[in-house]
Amino acid sequence: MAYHFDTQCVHCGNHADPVTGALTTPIYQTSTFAFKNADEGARRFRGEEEGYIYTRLGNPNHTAVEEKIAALEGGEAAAVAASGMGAIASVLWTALSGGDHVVAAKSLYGCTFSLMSHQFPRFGIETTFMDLTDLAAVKAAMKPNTRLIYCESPANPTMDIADIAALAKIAHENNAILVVDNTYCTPVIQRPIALGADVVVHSATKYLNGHGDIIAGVIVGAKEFIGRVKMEGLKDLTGATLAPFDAYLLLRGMKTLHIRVPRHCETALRVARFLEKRPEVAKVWYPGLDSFPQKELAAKQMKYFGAIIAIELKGGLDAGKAFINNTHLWTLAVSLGDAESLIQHPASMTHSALSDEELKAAGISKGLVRLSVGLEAPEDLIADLEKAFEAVAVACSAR
Ligand code: LCS
Repeated sequence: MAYHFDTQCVHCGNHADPVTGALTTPIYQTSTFAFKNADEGARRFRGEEEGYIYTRLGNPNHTAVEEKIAALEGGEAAAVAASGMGAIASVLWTALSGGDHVVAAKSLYGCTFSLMSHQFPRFGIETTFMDLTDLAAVKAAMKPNTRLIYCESPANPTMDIADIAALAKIAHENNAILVVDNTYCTPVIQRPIALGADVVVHSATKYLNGHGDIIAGVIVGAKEFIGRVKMEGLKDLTGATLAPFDAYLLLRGMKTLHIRVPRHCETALRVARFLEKRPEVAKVWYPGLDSFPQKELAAKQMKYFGAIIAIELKGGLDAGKAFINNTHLWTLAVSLGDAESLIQHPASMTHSALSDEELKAAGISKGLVRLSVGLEAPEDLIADLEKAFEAVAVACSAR
């Protein structure tokens, strides 16, 4: 029987320890695994027998996370990686070769953009960055050597929504695959594979773990592709192996995903509505607001509207800086998806690898401020923002 999503969050991947009966998966803090004899070792290396060999090739703590995230995302199989970038790089290096072409969203997490824009050309891979909301333009951009379409939805940090079902269709009509970074949503909100995507990646550093104490990544997809990612991308090309202890923490965090994410989203909607009413704010990008240009599409493919908000103050960059310098409960820090609310400035922080022209092309203005809404009381978060607005008024009138 297939259990409900909430039950899967708690139970999938968790197996009582066969030796002691320990309910919580123990930490298998080992680099290697002993073989009973030479033939057993050889069979495992040939892939003829199940069993562990060496932690870069797999570990019981990895398996536990992989079973859980594959179930939650509705994919056949999954792999874990040492970071979100480790997951993304392992997927891309497995799927692509020199001479290939990629169609990617114009707005992406800074290091993902950097990998494609600054590194790929060294290896003969070409990327077209574009507005994926223009589906006719996406169709026109597909070439015979286009291997994949890549997007985040909502995108970091502009909040652009990609129509996952429509992009999957275009990819498949052109013998390409669709890779979706589902970090902002988690499968509680959005399940890209059910919408037609081939591969889902996450920075598990964020909501999946949820407690801000590890760096990790996951990949979900068809069994055959995940097998290749493990044997090529993770084993040979990146070596981005997740530490067993970090896999243990990730499994622990994911057990409460279904409780945490809706609460993050509920508070985010309250914060977004508060921000929209403030006279100091020029614009708020949050998919749950009626003013959000792609609200209809967001509502079609997302169960909740996420907990990341982008804003621009009327005073531009100076006002934005004064604002983030004057929050107290909101920590000035990059990352997102933690229990603690975080605030940061993409142009000078997460997206600082982008040149001024690249920032402009991606739609990231210098005044954009990003908020990651945590799990504190909404009243306290709003009161802290109110105080920061007062400080902005003082700072700007003093100038
Ligand atoms: N994908 C998205 C959408 C991200 O936001 C990040 C990191 C990554 C992938 C990479 O994951 P990592 O290797 O860091 O686990 N995003 C960050 C951010 O917005 N602030 O700090 C890191």
